[in-house]
Amino acid sequence: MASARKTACILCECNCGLEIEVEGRRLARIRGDKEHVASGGYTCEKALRLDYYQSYPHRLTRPLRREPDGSYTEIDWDTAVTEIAARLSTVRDTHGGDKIFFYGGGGQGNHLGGSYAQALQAAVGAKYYSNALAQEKTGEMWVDGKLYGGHTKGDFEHARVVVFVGKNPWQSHSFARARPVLRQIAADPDRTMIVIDPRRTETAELADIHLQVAPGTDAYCLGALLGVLVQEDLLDHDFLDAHTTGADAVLAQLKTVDVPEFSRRCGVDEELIRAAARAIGTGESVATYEDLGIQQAPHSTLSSYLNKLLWILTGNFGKPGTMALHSVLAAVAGSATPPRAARTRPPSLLDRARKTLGTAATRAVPLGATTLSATLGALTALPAGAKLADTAAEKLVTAVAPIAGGLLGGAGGVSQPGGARRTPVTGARIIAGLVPCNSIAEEILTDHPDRFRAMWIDSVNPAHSLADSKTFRAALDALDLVVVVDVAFTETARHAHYVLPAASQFEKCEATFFNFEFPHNTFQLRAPLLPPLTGTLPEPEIYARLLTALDAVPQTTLTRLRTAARAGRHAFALAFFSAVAADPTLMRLAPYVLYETLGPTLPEELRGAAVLWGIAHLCALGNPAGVGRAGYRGPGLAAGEQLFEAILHGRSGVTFTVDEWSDTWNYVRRPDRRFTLEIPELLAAFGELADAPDRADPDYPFILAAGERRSFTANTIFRDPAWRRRDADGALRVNPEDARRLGVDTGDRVRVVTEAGAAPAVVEVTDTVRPGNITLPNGLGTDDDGRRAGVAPNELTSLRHRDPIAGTPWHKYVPARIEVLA
Ligand SMILES: Nc1nc2c(c(=O)[nH]1)N[C@H]1C(S)=C(S)[C@@H](COP(=O)(O)OP(=O)(O)OC[C@H]3O[C@@H](n4cnc5c(=O)[nH]c(N)nc54)[C@H](O)[C@@H]3O)O[C@H]1N2
Ligand SMILES: Nc1nc2c(c(=O)[nH]1)N[C@H]1C(S)=C(S)[C@@H](COP(=O)(O)OP(=O)(O)OC[C@H]3O[C@@H](n4cnc5c(=O)[nH]c(N)nc54)[C@H](O)[C@@H]3O)O[C@H]1N2
Ligand code: SF4
Ligand SMILES: [Mo]
Repeated sequence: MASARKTACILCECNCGLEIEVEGRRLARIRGDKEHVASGGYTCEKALRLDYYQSYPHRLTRPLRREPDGSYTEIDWDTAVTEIAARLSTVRDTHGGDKIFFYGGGGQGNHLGGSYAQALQAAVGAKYYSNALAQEKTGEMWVDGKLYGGHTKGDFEHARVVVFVGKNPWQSHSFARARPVLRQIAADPDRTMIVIDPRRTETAELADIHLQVAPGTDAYCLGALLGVLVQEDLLDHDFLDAHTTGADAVLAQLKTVDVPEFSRRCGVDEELIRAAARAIGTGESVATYEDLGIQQAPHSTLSSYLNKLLWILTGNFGKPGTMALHSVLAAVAGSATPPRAARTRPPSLLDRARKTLGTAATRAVPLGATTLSATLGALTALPAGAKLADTAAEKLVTAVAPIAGGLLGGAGGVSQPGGARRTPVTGARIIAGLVPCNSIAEEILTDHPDRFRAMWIDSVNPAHSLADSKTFRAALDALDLVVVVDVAFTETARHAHYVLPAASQFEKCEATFFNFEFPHNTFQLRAPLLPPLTGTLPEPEIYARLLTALDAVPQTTLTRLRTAARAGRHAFALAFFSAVAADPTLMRLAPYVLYETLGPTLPEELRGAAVLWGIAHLCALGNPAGVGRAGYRGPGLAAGEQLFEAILHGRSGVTFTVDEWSDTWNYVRRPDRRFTLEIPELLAAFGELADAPDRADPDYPFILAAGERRSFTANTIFRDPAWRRRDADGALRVNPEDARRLGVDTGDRVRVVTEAGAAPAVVEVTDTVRPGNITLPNGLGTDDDGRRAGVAPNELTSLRHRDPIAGTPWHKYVPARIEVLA
């Protein structure tokens, strides 16, 4: 493959490395990249179909403007940019910038653009933001914030016992080389796989113990497991004494769990639960993965807490085969941990610079060559290892984090982490800077003066992916301004005032910040495989044009920084940090500033990577030990520069941190590095489980899991249904007992009815689902130029069913009935 170029798959968070041979504009031959730092050549079957994304015949190629009669007119980019800038300014000046709501910022493969969108948020004064994480992960994030402040990942490759809770990694992956790893565990008699899932999934088929819970009853199942651990004393007391606070209250409550009754409530044999608990309690190492099966079902936040107690109470943290907190290159969401109370603040680089150079020097650095090299010398001689924690750096992190408010602050500069901050109309908890997805429509469909008036939507399809599509469409239609940035004319785009056509993920440089590995953490900057389709633009350029039209940064500042950039990277660094010290508001605009000033000095096809310069420096300054072990060392800014260069040129990705297992304790965001086990709000909720009534609803006797991951689902990234080699209609899975009772068979058409809507579906009879449980895949039912295959799951979901703490929807637990069609 002489002409093969390296890139990555964009279909799930693993982003497996690929080598692709391009013919014309087609992705002709696709195979795994053996040199890739994370995937080492692995791919699943889906990556081989990526040309259905790249060569989709209905790509957008011109900006569109909706006319008063509802039709769309193609307009040129200058007109689009001018009009949108004017209309954003009008909303800001009339109602306030905080009424402009931002949603999205990247899907499974494209987070770089999202970092530039943050600069636009800053320029218009937006304060509210969200993305898909706020309909799955915010409950878990809230728990993580309370327990230790950080994100955990399991070492499944080495764990003796693995536990998958509402997670089907055979199909959904989420860790590197998932299938070979699962096969190895299954083949090894000394290793145990436990799966908690109502369906006998492909993963459950490989499991040693399958706890086939009734849907929505995981809190009972996990409670029973914990009850056994405590009552049979299978705990790691040394770990609890040395590393946690508040264990007593938790253990006291778990001691009282009625294990037989909880087993009955979740529909699992008590002895099987005891066997699973003993495997977890006595296993040499245990790693767990929780996902949508609990995160989008009743008691979701509580279940996340109980899942984490499984490995904490048994001391499965900080050694090979267990759980770890890890480094990040940049955060995919704001932190759920209070940043200040939790951290001491060593003198920052800027503090040191100020001291060494004198305040005047950092305020306005003279750009004369000799002064520059002198000040630079002083700056680079600063001792390495200062933890960058001053205001300017925090704001830089905020600005560059691709999705939410960044590592340390909330989006929009309103920094109230951990759910203390609330939405303006309904007062819903904002966790990790993200407005709960189920609240968005409610924050719009009201006459409350603080309602959102405009929405900016990038790289997402919320009219399809958020609960209750009908209500969400009404919300979009109630707004003064909706702008959608996408490659296709999506369900959401059909409700926009302007639609901006983006270059595809193989037509620009791109990256994701799904960098969750430990002890080696990796990042890949992908170079484009081909130039942008005529008429489209990469997101960094789209945002830059808008920010220029909005006069976001004085041209004199940009000119000065461009001059510095031409003088070299170190001159630029000094000029940039000095400019920021003089005007801290520049920090949130940093991605734009870097694109406009450093960008032109980068290889043209990598200009969009300019923001990574700031990110690389922050990563190196914030974590000098880990980054140093990865090979990026030196005084002052040297390590960050090396890391940035490695990222720019490392086509198969780079390892940006190398940790020892004991280093994982450094990522615990507590002054004493201890876990805080007692979460009173959740212990109270746990206490109420015993008395909660069993569900019975004659109108809706089935529980529908709306949105299962299958071999040929990939959110809504593909719009051409032909990409699916099997299961074209996305069958409704029904247990044989139920099918017999209803008189239906595989291939029959039925109507699925819920309180929110109804949809026709094609039946697949299978004993992999429990009686009373039915399932539909995610991502189907999108419009392909007038054709539609399968059920759009959120025509069936409602806003009402959601987690009381995080507001996350219960997509996996939709009461439903089946009507047989004649
Ligand atoms: N093929 C494919 N892979 C993907 C994606 C895709 O679209 N297609 N999407 C990616 C994304 S965005 C995500 S978030 C991940 C999600 O990855 P997963 O969470 O693994 O995906 P799901 O299949 O939605 O749900 C997981 C399991 O939850 C089970 N479940 C349903 N109800 C319950 C319940 O009440 N309790 C329990 N314990 N389990 C229940 C389902 O049977 C299913 O096996 O996948 C990623 N990977
Ligand atoms: N009922 C139900 N609903 C669900 C789920 C479920 O299981 N059940 N799963 C939920 C989960 S976990 C998730 S993560 C969400 C996913 O749903 P969304 O967050 O809406 O994301 P995607 O479906 O991946 O949409 C990606 C969009 O990006 C566009 N796109 C592709 N490439 C580019 C590009 O380079 N630039 C731009 N600007 N756009 C691009 C695609 O055309 C598509 O419109 O769905 C959620 N919704
Ligand atoms: S879909 Fe996920 S697991 Fe499959 S090749 Fe793509 S990134 Fe890898
Ligand atoms: Mo997701």
